[in-house]
This record gives sequence, C-alpha cells and structure tokens, in this order.
Amino acid sequence: MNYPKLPKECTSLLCKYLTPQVFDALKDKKTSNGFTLEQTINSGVKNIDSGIGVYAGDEESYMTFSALFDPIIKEYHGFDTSDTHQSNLNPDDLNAPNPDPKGEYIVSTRIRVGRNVDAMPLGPAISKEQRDEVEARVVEGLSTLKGELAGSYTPLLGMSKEVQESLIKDHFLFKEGDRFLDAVGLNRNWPEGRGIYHNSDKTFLVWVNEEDQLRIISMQQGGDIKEVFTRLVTAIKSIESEVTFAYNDHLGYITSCPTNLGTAMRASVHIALPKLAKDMDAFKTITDKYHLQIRGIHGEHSQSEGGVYDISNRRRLGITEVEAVQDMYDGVVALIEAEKAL
Ligand code: ADP
Ligand code: CIR
Repeated sequence: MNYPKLPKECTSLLCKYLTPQVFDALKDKKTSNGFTLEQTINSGVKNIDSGIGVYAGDEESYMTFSALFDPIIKEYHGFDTSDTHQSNLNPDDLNAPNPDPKGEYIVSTRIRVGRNVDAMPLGPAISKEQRDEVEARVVEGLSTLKGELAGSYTPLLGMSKEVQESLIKDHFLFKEGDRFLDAVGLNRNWPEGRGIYHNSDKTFLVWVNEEDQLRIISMQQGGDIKEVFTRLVTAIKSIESEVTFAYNDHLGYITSCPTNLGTAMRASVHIALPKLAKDMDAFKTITDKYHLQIRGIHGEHSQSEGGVYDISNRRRLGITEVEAVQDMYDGVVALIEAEKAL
C-alpha cells in the first residue's frame, strides 16, 4: 500500500495525523485478528468529509497503530497516553433538575453507551460466525431483563421496510447503508446478525451489531435528564451481570470509533433554539465552552430541522459518566438562558 491521496482541503484528524512518517512506521503492521493500517484508515480515505476518519478492528488496534490513534485521542478527548480512565455511574452524583419543566425548549432526551463483547474482535474485523454468536449471546442476556426494562428483540432480517423506516424516522433505530461504516467493513453481511431490542414504551432500547456490538439506550420525551440516566445505569448493570464487555484501565470501554472510548457515552437533547441558531458564532461559543457537539436531528452528519438541534457531550474518555452527562446538562442550561435572552 502507498501513502493515500489526501486532498489539502481535508480537515479530518486522519488527514492531520497520518504523516508520511507515521504511515511508513505502520504500513506493514497488523493485529492478531489480521486488522491492517489500510483498514484502519479506509473510512477517512474514502470519505474525505470525515471528522475523524479512523476505526479500530479490535482492542489491539489501539496499541498496534498507537502512533496514529494516540494523537487523535489526545485531540478529541484531551486525553494523554499517561492518563487513566475512571467510571462513575452513580445518579446521586448528578446535579440535573429538569432545566425546562414547561417543555418549551427540550423535545426529548437520550443517553446511550457503546459496548463490545470481551475477547471478540470489534465489528470491523469480526467474522459472520462471530457476529452471529455475539447476537445470540446478547439476546440471551437481554431476555433476563425485568420490570421497566423487559422487552423483545426484533432481528433486522425479516423486518418490513415500513416498520424499519418508521423506527428510523422516530429516532429509535440505526440507519442503513452509512458510508463511513461501510468503508471499514461494518456493513458486511447486512442485515444478518443485526437487530433491535426495546421495551413497550421505547424508553429503553439496545441496538445489536451496528457500529458497536451493543448500543444501550435510554430515552424519553422532555428534559428529565436524571431519570433517563438512572434508567440507563440500571440497564447497564443488569446487562453487565450477563455479558462481559471489553474494558481496559487506560482506554475504558473499547469501541470501534476512537471518539467513543472511555465512557462510550453520548448524552443528548433535541432542543429548539431557533433564535440562537441565527447566530451560529454565538451558538458555537457556548457549545465549545461546555465541550458540546451540535448534530442535526436525524443523527450524525444530518441537518437541523425547524431550529431543533441534537446537543450532546463531546468528550467521553478521561471523564466519568456523571461528568459526561453534567457537561451536557450545564451546557443546555446555558443554551436555554441564551435563547431566552434573545
Ligand atoms: P449515536 O447517538 O448512536 O452516536 P446518531 O447521532 O446517529 O448516533 O443518533 C442515533 C439516533 O438517535 C438518531 O435517530 C437520532 O436522531 C436519535 N437521537 C439522538 N439524540 C436524541 C434525542 N435527544 N432525542 C431523540 N432522538 C435522539
Ligand atoms: C467521521 O469521521 O466523521 C465518522 N467516522 C464518524 C466519527 C465520529 N462518530 C462517532 O463517534 N460515532
């Protein structure tokens, strides 16, 4: 493999950190699952508009290709190679009274974590047999959930297009055919091995074998962020008693995208900020101050509709889960104040 063509206008972290020297040092390396540098960078090479542009095929990728991953992790999370990661899932430590009890701004709240099964390759390097085994083990673990978390699993294979599209439109199900995931092999054998578990209210959901092997999700209408977090923590603990997840003391929970390492948590609100959105510089000054990311309302790489944005914590590694949600909460309070003042 030769050094890839990366156009000057490319702003991804891949383009920033894949220097010819780094490329030469890594180009012949592979992990014990056979994951190569070419696979690690293919998404960002094929999708020049990537924000990041790299994925890991297994936990080992983060070590084997550390000359590329470490500076990306440092820039995205502000996390150094000598730092350690710590978890705190105690809802009592979260200071988050509903910032919008009248429901004027916050449409809905969602908090998800990514998880992958210990001692399995991640999605980009997994075989079809291993992926099917992950699905079977996860579905068996989920079948033990009780009370509010009790629900059922629907495989994507055999789901009607109408049901699939309506679940996607209503923000419950992952999209199909994502080009960023496609280029790293995450869509191989689609739709086999993929599916969604949810309770009857769709306040608790688990995505199986999308970007990560599990995406554990708690969501509901309105701005009761603490309630959403508390439900998620109960679910994580219950599932963790059935399935062991890939975790390491330095990088926390291991995920296929380096932006998700650590807590693997993205806490978001869909929030109407039509006035603030007319001044994107002022909007971004607040989101930068609170380490927030702005997305459109149909997920990453989508656009806002009607002045409603998806606002979430940007950092996930080197901070605890409580701090990740607190980042989002404090920022949302500041955004609502700014909107009110206009
Ligand atoms: P992820 O959160 O898994 O990183 P996406 O940005 O693709 O991925 O979002 C996944 C789905 O979750 C999308 O349909 C998105 O609209 C929905 N979503 C995210 N945040 C919220 C929210 N606060 N309320 C309702 N739906 C949400
Ligand atoms: C990109 O580089 O834009 C995509 N590969 C997505 C990166 C971040 N996404 C994520 O954490 N899910």
